[in-house]
Amino acid sequence: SSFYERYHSLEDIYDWINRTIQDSPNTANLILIGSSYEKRPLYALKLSLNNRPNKKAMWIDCGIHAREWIAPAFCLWFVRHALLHYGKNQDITNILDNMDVYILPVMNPDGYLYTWTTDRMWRKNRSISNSSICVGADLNRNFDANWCTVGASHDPCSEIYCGEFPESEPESQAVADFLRSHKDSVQLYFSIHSYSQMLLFPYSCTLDEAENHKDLLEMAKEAVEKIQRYYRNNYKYGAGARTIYLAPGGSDDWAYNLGIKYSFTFELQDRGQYGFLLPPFRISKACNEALTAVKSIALRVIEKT
Ligand code: 0X9
Ligand code: ZN
Repeated sequence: SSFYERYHSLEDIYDWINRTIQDSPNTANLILIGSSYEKRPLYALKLSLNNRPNKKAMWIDCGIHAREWIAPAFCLWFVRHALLHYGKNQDITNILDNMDVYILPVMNPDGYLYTWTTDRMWRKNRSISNSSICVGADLNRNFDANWCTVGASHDPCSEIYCGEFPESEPESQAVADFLRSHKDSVQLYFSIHSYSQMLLFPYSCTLDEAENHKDLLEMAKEAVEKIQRYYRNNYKYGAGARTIYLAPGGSDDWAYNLGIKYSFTFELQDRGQYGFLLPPFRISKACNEALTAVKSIALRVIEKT
């Protein structure tokens, strides 16, 4: 199997990032957006193919939850596809001609490392609380979107602990800071998770409908239909709160409220047979499904704007 059809340690991913920017110096740039609680660098890649003025952008983060290994694998898969097929595949060419792409392959490096060394089922980051012996906050409950209301917990021992205050965690703060300073260009936001095969959009922090709900629903529907047509696999789609559960403090809702009106959380394979332990032989199909959907939505956003 190829490099991209295996899971990789944090160290290997850092090496891969280095190699990628060295091999494609005109296309892939390294951006340090911050550092983790344990002081590891949070590196994002910027894929930029030409210097058109006022170019729009899309953001993809992977691995906000440590145990969801298919997510970082997808970020690497996406970068490989973009670098290899630009100028050959019409869709990715069209996307990169019209948008810069920012990719954060591992948003939670401390947690990811911990799943490789100590506890494969770890979800949160690894921040130490001053009120409890329990470690870690759920980074996807730590954003400032109805923070820590129903669907999150103030208990540091909970898997959905929201942290001390919104953006208390350096990983969520780094992403929020980056998006705040790039909100004029970033039009499309993706956060990649697993598992359950769902394409979700705002809101998850309230049962209220997003202002452009119809648009988001239509884009998600089309993306999911393409997955069904090309890969014979089913994904659910809809507003998070009504499709999966009410969960405040997520990055997607926060990005949406910031003004990024096309904001999605993508839950990749599978539906629970292997769950978080998706075997390597499934990586290729899982990533191609997600790639199909991401490209479909990006092309729609380009048309609309
Ligand atoms: O609960 C989550 O954070 C996500 N599901 S997961 O099983 N990967 O943990 C869903 C996130 C949906 N979006 C928001 N809750 N904002
Ligand atoms: Zn997740």
